[in-house]
Parts: sequence; C-alpha cells; structure tokens
Amino acid sequence: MRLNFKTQTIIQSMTRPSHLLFIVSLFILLFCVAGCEDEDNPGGDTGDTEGQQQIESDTSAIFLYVPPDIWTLASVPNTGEFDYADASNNWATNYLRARVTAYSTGSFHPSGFADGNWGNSHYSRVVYASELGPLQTSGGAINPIVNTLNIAYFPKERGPYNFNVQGIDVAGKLTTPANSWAGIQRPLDYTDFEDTGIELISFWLLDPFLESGANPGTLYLNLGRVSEDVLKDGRISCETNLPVNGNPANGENTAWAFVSNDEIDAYDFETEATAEQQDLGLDGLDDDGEAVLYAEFLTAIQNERPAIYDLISADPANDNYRSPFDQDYWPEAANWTERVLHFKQSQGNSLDPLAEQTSFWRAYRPNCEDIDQDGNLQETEAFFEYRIPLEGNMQVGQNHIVEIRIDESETATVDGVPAKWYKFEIPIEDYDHAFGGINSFDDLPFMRVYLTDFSSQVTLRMGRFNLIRIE
Ligand SMILES: [Ca+2]
Ligand SMILES: [Ca+2]
Ligand SMILES: [Ca+2]
Ligand SMILES: [Ca+2]
Repeated sequence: MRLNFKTQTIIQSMTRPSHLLFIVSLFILLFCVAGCEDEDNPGGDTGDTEGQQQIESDTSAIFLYVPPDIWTLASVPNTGEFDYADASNNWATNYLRARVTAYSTGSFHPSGFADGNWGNSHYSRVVYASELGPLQTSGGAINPIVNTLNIAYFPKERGPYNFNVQGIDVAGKLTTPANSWAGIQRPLDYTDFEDTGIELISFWLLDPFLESGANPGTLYLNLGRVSEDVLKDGRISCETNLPVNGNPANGENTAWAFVSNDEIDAYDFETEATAEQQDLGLDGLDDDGEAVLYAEFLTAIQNERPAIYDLISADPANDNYRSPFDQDYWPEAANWTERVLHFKQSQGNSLDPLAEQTSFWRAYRPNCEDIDQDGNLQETEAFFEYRIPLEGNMQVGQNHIVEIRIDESETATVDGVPAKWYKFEIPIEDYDHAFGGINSFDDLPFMRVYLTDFSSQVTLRMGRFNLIRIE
C-alpha cells in the first residue's frame, strides 16, 4: 500500500490561487509522470498561469475539470425540489440521494484489461481533440487527446448516508429513481465573476444516449454559495480531524457522524499510518461504528427488508470505496460504467493500493466538508441555477447548444455508432432561477453539478468544461 503524500499535497494546494503559478508546472510534471503527453493542454505549454489558458487574444478558459478529485459529494440543493432539504440533523434530508461518481479519463489504459473491456464504449474510449474541433490558442502545443470529466449517475443505486427504508426495495435498489438526485461540488479559484470578466460556462457533452434507449433527465449547474454541510448537522466532518493512535476522541456524535471538536489544522493525512486510521468517510465511523450510530435504520431494515439485511449491514452508511480496477471484486465482464460505482465513496478511498497505477483515477484526497479549506462551514444556499434538460436528438438553439459535431472516424465510432458531441455555452447572466436572495455575480465561491429526473444509469462525458473569461 503506497500513498504519495507529497503528490497529494500538491493536488490539494491546487485549490489555492496563490499557489497556482507553481502548480501549473507541477501539474504537467505530475500527470506526465502518469503518461500525459495526451493532456488537452491544461494550461501547459502556453506559459499561462492560474489554472487557465488563453484561447483567443481576449478570451481565456478557466478549467473546471481539473484536478478531477477536487469534485466532492454535493450537499442537497435547497431549491424546493427535494423534501427536507433545509432540515437539520434529520435523515430525511438525504432520502432521495442516489449514487454519483466523477472521474477523469484521458488516454489511460489500465494494464491487465483487454481493449474490448476497457475501450469498447463511448464512455471510456480515448477522445481525440479532433472530435471537438481545433482548440484555438494563442500559442503552445495542442495535445491530441482530450481529458474528459465523466459524471456517472446511478439513480437506482442508494446513495451514501441514505437511510430511507421505505425508499429501498427488496433488492436494495431505490424505488423511485426518477425522483432521485445526486451531485458533486467544488470550490472555485475565481469568485468575483464581474471583476474577472467570466461570462460563460462552456463544455462539450458526448451524447449520453449513444448506447442506451431514451432516458431523459435534467442536469443542473449551481454557481454561488452552496452548503458545505453535506451531512447536515451544522458541524464540519473532516477525516483529518479524526482521532489517531488511540487518543481519546475529542468530539461527539450528531445524527449523521462522529465529528471532532478541534479546529482543522490539516487537510492532508499526516502519514500513511494516520490515513489508515482516519480514512473512515464523512461520517467519521468504520462499519462497526456505523452499525451503532445508525442502529435504528438497521433495525428497520431487519424488520421490513430482511432479505437485504446482510447486504446493508455490511456497510450501513453505504460509503465504502471500491476501485474500478479491483479484479477480485468486479466480474471480468463488468463494464466501466458499472465499475466506477464505488469510486467516489469516502471510506477507504485513500488506501487504494491500485491508485499508483491508475493515473487520473486517483481518489485519495481526504474527505472533508470544508472544501474551500477556510476553516469554516459554509451553510448558506444562495446561488444561480442553470437548468439543462437532456434528451435524445437535441438541436442547436435548444438548451444553450451552440454546435453539434458528429465524428464518423474509426477512433470515434463504437459498434458502428459515431460520436455525437453537443457544445453548450451558457451565459452566466442567463440563469433559470436565483435562490437564497442572490442578486449579483461578484461572490460565487462554489459550483455544484447535480442530476435528477433520470430513470436509469447515465454517464455525462464532458470535454473542455470551462468557465470562459472575456477581457
Ligand atoms: Ca456536517
Ligand atoms: Ca462504511
Ligand atoms: Ca476518505
Ligand atoms: Ca469552508
């Protein structure tokens, strides 16, 4: 089991604007070690700084897709859509949470897997930059492979910390997948969009329905203040604050978690040995501890869903990590959209012995609700919401779609189906709703991305997911 804590620190520090000059060069180094001649040039050779890249003389892109593990589990959106979203210390807050995984893929091809298993899907194959058209730059090399941010959504799979007995069927699946939701969120480096001239959210989306029937649903983007309190108890859950070496626990249980009373003094695990003790998930509990804190839920499962009691009680919080590359766990025929199911889980994710060989699949950042690392729990929900209904055969002009590209070349075709990409350009000012009284664009410190209304699994594969700054 090998963790590279120095590398981890570098990745974490990427959230800090002051470190970004340092980071851009390190980023190249870091990922090129893992085989990244294929990067879609994330700020690399142009000499640009601050996590952005000049794309025209007066335009630059701020990357939202890197680093991929900066995206963490989202708090429940308090939009009125999801019941009890504003309740505190109440399990009902999470009753509709399903499973989501965010990960990034470039050219990486794990050893030990046949091409047919790894690449024979639009949602795991290599994407060449030519599929998305030329990237206009003011200089520097263009790399041939696009590093995509992939968001896999599983509306039938029970999300972590979802204790809704009535919402789980006798097979352990969620009973009303179209009502489920799940999402991810991240802090932003530039929060004053007026001052920095950020005017657009831009991304390419691979048609999500190339390998499945119609499964319409909705993608929502939130910009502004979204709550960091994922386990909504008014307290910061942070793995690096959990007890080590048998120290008496200076903390207490909420309805959701064991939380420390100490100030956070680190966002990295100190050593591999401390990681082994602290990598317990947002609830701060191992599976035995979960059985105690969530005993009421387990008892109800035993009484009302006895057939799945063993399954559920093995991981009561449903937060245990499994590598997509774990050949003991996944049957050989499991496809990659299935294999990522447990990738974003927070218990045991930092201890993955396979992480070193998995390049962009790193998941070892400690889990912590304080994602902007300011020592405070941001609980306000005040944000602009952008609503993007997704269905088959969308057209230019619909849903902020500005361009459609179909690529019939061999590398972009799977089982006779060519790639179809939609380019979205969403003006920041063209929001669908403003929640929590927000009325200006000068304080937008977070982004949340969530999905709902889908009835079955969907993977959103996004290329060049950027904020566009026009100077
Ligand atoms: Ca909390
Ligand atoms: Ca667990
Ligand atoms: Ca963890
Ligand atoms: Ca914070």
